[in-house]
Amino acid sequence: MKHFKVPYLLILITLILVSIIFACNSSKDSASDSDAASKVYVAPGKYDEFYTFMSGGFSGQMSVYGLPSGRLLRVIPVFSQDPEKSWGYSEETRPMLNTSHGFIPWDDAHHPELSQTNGETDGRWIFINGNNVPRIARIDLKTFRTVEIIEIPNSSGNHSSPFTTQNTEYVVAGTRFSVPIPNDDISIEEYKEKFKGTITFIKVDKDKGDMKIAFQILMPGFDYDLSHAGKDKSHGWYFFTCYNAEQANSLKEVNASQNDKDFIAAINWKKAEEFIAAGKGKKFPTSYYHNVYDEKKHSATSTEMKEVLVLNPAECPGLVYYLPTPKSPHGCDVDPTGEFIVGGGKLSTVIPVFSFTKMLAAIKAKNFEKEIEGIPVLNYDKVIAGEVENPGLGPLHTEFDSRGNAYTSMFVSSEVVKWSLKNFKVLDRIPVYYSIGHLSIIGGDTKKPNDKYLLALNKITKDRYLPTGPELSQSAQLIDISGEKMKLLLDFPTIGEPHYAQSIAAEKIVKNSVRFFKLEENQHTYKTLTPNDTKVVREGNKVHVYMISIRSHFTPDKIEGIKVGDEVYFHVTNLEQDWDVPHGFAVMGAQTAELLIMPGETITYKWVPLKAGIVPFYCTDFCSALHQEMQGYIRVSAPNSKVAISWNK
Ligand code: RUQ
Ligand code: CUA
Repeated sequence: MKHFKVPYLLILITLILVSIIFACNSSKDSASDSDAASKVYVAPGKYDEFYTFMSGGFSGQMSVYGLPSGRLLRVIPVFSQDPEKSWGYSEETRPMLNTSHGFIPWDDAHHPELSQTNGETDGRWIFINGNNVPRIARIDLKTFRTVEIIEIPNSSGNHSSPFTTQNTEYVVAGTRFSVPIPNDDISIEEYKEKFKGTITFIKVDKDKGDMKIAFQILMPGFDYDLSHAGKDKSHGWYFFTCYNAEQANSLKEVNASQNDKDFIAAINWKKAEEFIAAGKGKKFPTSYYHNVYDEKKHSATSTEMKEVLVLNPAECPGLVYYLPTPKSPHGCDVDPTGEFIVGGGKLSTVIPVFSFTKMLAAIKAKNFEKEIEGIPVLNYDKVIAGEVENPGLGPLHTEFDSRGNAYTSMFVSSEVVKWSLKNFKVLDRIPVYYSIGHLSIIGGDTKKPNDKYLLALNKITKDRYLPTGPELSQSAQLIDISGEKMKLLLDFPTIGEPHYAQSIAAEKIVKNSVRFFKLEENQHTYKTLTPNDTKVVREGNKVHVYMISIRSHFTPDKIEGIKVGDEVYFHVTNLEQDWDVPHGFAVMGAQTAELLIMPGETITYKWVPLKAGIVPFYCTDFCSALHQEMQGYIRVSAPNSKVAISWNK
């Protein structure tokens, strides 16, 4: 294999150079004529037709935009603390960020994935993966809030995730970084012998959406990169790209690019269920956290889980097959019929398209090239349906329309390429600005794509927007795919790095949107429903303040008897019962973020006063004409003072 080293280094360098040349040569032209403008114009007061959910990448959050306007509607806090919404700061939400590594206030969120019923998005939940500390979060689309986060054990770099099956039976998680399992203090030189990957199947409750790890599959120590579930005829299978079949443990940019082909792993999860039912799963001791937010208690709980069931493919014939795939594949996409599996070979000169039918036939005929750790490797020629030739440089991700066309993002040549699933010929191409990663079509990874728009999610914007110092925004570009030729309609900046986005018809979500929480359903331990129930209770050095907020005052708004070093917990219930009337809460000197309390909700704010004196608190959200008056005072006395607890109602 030695002789490959130099050529591939050269190819890599060439690719980098070409990408720079492409980026610099791209003219600033865009199809943004008045026709394009009218297509994205949503008049003031009117709703957009679609929601799009974008990952925030290293912001750890998810953002919600309207399409076609590109208007930012909301940032949903997921893996990162968010002071605006007190996410990860309030006592109720802190448990959501617990992991086996302790409280982790950040992650790298990549792939939003909408729940599906019958292969169509159903508007119930959206999942997203945390790449750094392996986690999957579930967001409830009734509230646009994160309601569950599950950590993935025996994993590192949860990248090929969460990608769902057609009825949201499962979401999955694959290790991007193989590690020793169980993880232990061994030499990195022992990579080939001791490092393993895992692919985790997380069962999703059909009605409630609750996640539970069903089983893991122990895989050879490659880097599992992206995945998609089969659909229709291929329902029951999952496909995962992987690179670094070389099992290099350093200088991966060179050492993991030696082989001509890496793999797509095809996993038969219905078979896996049979093996689990037959008792083939081994219990591995481990530790991972499962955090759940209860909408009635307005509080999260965090539970440590201690074991996981693991299947070994060598002991489970028919569970996993490898499809040889050119050069470090990235994207792994399945067309709406479930027949074609498209690999995005980053360093490949073609786009390989596999046939599910041929794959089944090759398995039946045992057309195997070799075995890797008990996993049969299928013959490339026997499973390939076709190769898209001259697609451009750096194919990454592919999505589909309903008319038999595929659209692939080309990272290096900064373009979207449209090609036909009938003859694998390129039909059209359009430049994007610049260095596109994912692309996204509405329903483009489901059985029912919508043929209106494609979003290009670009890594680099260079000269597209007003300069903002050294860091420039990343961006989305909206492309009209309704006709034969693609047409650029709109650019808009994004928050963090929008690795991926998924979009859905607004009507699937709007009708279920919660407007406020009903006070009579509030089951928070410290809820307060009337001014008469407000109180301040000392328990040793802990003080609980049962407080209410309603336009335009807090009750109580005068509190005495707090001492330096006390742990003061303000449990604030917002008594409003109307849409869009939150109140805020903040105390001078508290080492936390404000609260933002939705109507009917109770949230808790922790404060440890460090100095004696008078300390004001106030509402941080401009809620009425008398918002500025929505304020109060707390008297803090020395630790040994005799001032008794008192408050006003
Ligand atoms: S990945 S482009 Cu997670 Cu392809 Cu980002
Ligand atoms: Cu309540 Cu401002």
